[in-house]
Amino acid sequence: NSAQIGVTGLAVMGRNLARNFARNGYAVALHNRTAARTHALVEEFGSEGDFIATETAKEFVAALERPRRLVIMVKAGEPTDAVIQEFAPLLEPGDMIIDGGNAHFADTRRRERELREQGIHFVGAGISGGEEGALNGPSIMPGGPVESYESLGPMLEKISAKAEDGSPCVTHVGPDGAGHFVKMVHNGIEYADMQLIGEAYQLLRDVAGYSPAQIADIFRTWNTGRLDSYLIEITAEVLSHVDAATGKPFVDVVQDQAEQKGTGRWTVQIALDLGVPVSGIAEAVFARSLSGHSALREASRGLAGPSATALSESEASAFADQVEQALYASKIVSYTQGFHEVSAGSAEYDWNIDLGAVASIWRGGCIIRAAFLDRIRAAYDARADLPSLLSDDTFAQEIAAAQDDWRAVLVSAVQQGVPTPGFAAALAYYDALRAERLPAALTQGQRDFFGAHTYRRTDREGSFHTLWGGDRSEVSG
Ligand code: NBP
Repeated sequence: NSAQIGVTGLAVMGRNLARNFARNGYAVALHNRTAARTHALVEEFGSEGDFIATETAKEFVAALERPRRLVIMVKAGEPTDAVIQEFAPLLEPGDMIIDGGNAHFADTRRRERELREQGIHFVGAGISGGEEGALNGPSIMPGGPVESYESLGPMLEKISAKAEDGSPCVTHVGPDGAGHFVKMVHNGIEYADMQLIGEAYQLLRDVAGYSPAQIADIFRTWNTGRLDSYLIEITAEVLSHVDAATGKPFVDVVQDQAEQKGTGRWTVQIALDLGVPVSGIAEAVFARSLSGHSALREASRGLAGPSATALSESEASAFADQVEQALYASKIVSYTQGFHEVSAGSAEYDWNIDLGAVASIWRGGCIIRAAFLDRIRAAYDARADLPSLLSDDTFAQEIAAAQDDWRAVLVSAVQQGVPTPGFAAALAYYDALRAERLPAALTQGQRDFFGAHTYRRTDREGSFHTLWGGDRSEVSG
């Protein structure tokens, strides 16, 4: 029993995570339902470090030093429960089960509660960065009991990505499901980022008239500025790629129907439950869903509307600069909404999540990694109780500087019939927040009219009802 860590579930993620631990000097016990995967790993990569291949659950558990640290990297959902049921009876109080899969945080809360009764520490850990990240350094979002982080933390810090200042992209996010909750919102923000980038691309293509290769160059330029991020970088790669079979831009031969695995949808579902307006993330999820409705789209092709007309060369270049402003402003709004959801989840479940620390561990390793996150970290570090990212002076000033262009881009999009739900939702959110008065007053009047739901007044305490069907006098509600 000499392995410091064990990994069960050796598909792409588990296998790379196991190799990452081994390359960092840890002895790693290996296990997989189908033993062939275990042996294949040792055969191919055995020279990278100290692996202990095991075939049965008993052998696996016996190979681990105490307290045992057992990482589960299987398909999220029922397989995770099946694996827990297989291993939990073999464990002792103080041992740790770390679930690195994409679990729903409510499942993580349930599992943590059940295992706590047995004295087992259950750590739901969000892991982002895909295959490459798992091998070379992911961003890790562990929840669970804080005691477990004392011995687990240093190991995770070693295998995690490092931000530019050298700090590890891992922190104890909070109790029970906090880590998986934060991973969920990370993915929601990722959906929004991708949608906004998609809209920028579409505008540069249809309104500015640029080719995919030209747009790739524009994204490369943007990637040297404040939009510097992994997603912008890979966007340029995808846009400049040419399909070998046809010689056409790759982006023109791929079916325009986006798929999703569910974490974006969860982010929106939970936001609805918590009452948090994440309109940008919701539009991104809906945009993917709309793209997949091929019959509906086919049936709607003949509907009336303008088609975009390309700009002159000099106009196009000026327009591209405006799109950069619109993209950046919309991005600030979608992160504002995502951090609001993290803060609301933290309040609801008593997680006491440090928002600056969350921004900090997203700076490297994960899909939304970006220079921008360092500034979000700085905003929360300067003021932990910041009501919203938009209340931070720097972000507010940047939006102030961007907003004319942001509006101009949306005017062009609307006039030329280019759908920009992400940009538009972001601007509507911004304008709604800064509005002196919202039509919610009228909504309250309507609700009172048809349902006697009552309203509050601006000038007096209490709740009131107007006798709409009678003499329209006001009574206390
Ligand atoms: P998969 O999600 O494809 O899962 C395959 C693994 O689950 C195999 O090891 C398989 O064993 C095991 N498994 C299944 Br399926 N049912 C099982 C059961 N009833 N009992 C025991 N083992 C079972 O692997 P992945 O793509 O490596 O992802 C692993 C986790 O990491 C998932 O939760 C995923 O959501 C998450 N994640 C993935 C990525 C990514 O980029 N792929 C990124 C971040 C997080 P077998 O070999 O015997 O079939």
